[in-house]
Amino acid sequence: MKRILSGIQPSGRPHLGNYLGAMRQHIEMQENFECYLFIADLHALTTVKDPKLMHDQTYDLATSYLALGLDPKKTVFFKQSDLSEHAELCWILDCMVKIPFLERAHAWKDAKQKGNKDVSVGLFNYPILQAADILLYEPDLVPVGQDQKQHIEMTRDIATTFNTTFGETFKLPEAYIKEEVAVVPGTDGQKMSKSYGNTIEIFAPEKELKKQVMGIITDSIPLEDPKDPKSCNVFKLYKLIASKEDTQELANKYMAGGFGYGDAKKTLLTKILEYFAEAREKYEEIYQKKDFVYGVIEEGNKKAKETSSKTLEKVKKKIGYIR
Ligand code: AQP
Repeated sequence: MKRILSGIQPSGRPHLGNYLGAMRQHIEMQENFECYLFIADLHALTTVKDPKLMHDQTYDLATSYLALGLDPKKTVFFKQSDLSEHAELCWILDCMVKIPFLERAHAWKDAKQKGNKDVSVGLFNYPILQAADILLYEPDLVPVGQDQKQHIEMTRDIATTFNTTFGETFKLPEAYIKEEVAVVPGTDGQKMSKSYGNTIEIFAPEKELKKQVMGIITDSIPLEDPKDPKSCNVFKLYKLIASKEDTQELANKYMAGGFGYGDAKKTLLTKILEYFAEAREKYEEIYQKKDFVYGVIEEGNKKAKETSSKTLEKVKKKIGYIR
């Protein structure tokens, strides 16, 4: 059976971009793959500096995954900071990588371009920690959104450098990106992203969710005029969660005219609430079961450690740290 691994940061409530670009694939793939999935809280420290928020968002993310259908019997679900192997391998890989290589990373280039002087060494180092996260579990595939493609390529390069220096050690993983959901647009048309404040959060209270959906930016074509569905952010999101028939029906309404963007947003909100109805209900239920949620992570941590400690031992032997 092929193995997959992926992670997600507890840096805010999961949004439609996280779900469609990554989480949905993680849950679907647990039926046919050996799955490792982790809460990337070491990465989240680059932005989350409030301990209560770190704790609450981690719990929220674990609950969200379980509500969306993550089955702890099928997926090894663990928390990155509980496994010291990630930070240990990160240091070893730090010593394999030259600074200009890291300067090519999009996240770093973006931060520099925006004149952000507050960028931490952690953010600069992010692709190396990510390489450690992946390589420890020797996955075949890493299901992610398009924004992570470069990081997976960097992981392959880092693994190749280590293998060339110390002999064949790491398996090279492939990114698994679903084209139609590679970049889910946010309420302003840019990539949906927590840091852009343009998200639609799948477990937000209904009132908040409504505000996010009603805030989607559209053009100013009058209600009575025909509209082009393909160029509308509301329609682009609707298409990703609706059936073909419902999508066609909405497209027809756009093209016929007499159908305003406010109507389209209400149709999208109804669809989101319908699509996530079961998960939203489960979320409320699971959220109360603290022992269960922490128990799942504890169990996942143990299983993850069995795999990651073996890889780290292999690496340490190659380096000459242990015999
Ligand atoms: N808009 C998106 N479209 C498709 N996939 C997306 N992902 C994120 N946004 C989109 C995918 O979600 C997974 C988890 O992402 P993450 O939690 O590691 O954080 P991220 O990529 O950093 O998500 P954000 O919201 O964009 O956070 P910030 O603002 O902190 O950068 C990944 O597989 C990602 O590709």
